Amino acid sequence: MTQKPCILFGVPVQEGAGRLGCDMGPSAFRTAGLATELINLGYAVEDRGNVVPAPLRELRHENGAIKALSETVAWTEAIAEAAYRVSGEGMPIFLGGDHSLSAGSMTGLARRAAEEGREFFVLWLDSHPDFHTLETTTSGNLHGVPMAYATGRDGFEGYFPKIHAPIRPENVCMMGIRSVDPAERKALATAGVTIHDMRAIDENGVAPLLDAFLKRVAEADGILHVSLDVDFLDPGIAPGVGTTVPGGATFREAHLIMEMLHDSGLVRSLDLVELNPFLDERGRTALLMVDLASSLMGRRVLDRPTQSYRHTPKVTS
Ligand code: EXY
Ligand code: MN
Ligand code: MN
Ligand code: MN
Repeated sequence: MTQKPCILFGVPVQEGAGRLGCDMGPSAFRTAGLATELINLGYAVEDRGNVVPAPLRELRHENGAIKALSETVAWTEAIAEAAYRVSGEGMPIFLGGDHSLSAGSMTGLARRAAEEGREFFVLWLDSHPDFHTLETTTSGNLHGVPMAYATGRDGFEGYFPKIHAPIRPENVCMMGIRSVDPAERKALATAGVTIHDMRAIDENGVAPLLDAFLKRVAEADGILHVSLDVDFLDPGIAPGVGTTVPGGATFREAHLIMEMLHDSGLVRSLDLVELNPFLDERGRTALLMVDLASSLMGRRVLDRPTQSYRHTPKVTS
């Protein structure tokens, strides 16, 4: 069976974050060689360029904390349309851009899955649940709301696009969580989302936690979307993000998750989000995210190239 192509969408949205810089994320992923990595793994790659936000409607919300609501909604409309249309053509990879982009990617993909009669699941790799509504956010940064919006929580009507197929909270598994606001904690207590915080990962390791979720997706013959936020990773290995939280996933914990996801054969789409090149160090966070995407797409642990240290002169005979 010919492998479906990987389809790249740059999403240079930064208005949802508290700091500028995520708009440079798609370029950094491209510079870090994502397409080449995927081609080397045998995939056809289509880079569809950058998503362009829908026409701006001036929106204001009574919660005075909300920032850039109009811009974020315009992005959400355009991304959801792109996600809905691309389904079935290959594996879409959304290159962020801040995590508000997932309000569009998840809802567009979930709508398509519902039309195909398939259950839609999400693996959320993040230090944050991003489960605020427009009423509960105190920062007003809309990268803190995508999961609340995509699972159909109240409070977005009249602002964000109407959701055709809310994601069932029971179909969401979060790993790496270690920074939850009081309002999110209250909502999550009854939402039905599976949450494996960093303590659970430390005590159990990632494998049994992920395996249990993947078994549920497989039993439901489901479609799995993976949303990888840079701040899931420990800031020591991934400094290029505006919302670092100490005590994140290690290099191998992250790669093991990706390798298990590949072996499951269940993943149909991917968000790579919150990369802020302005905060990165010589591109090492962008390179790590591309390295993780490569593991997700099939590069085996034994195939890791020996690091060529360019400053070491070649041995001459
Ligand atoms: N919960 C905090 C807020 O709402 O501002 C922090 C959100 C960070 C969101 C980043 C994308 O994960
Ligand atoms: Mn996030
Ligand atoms: Mn986060
Ligand atoms: Mn650990």
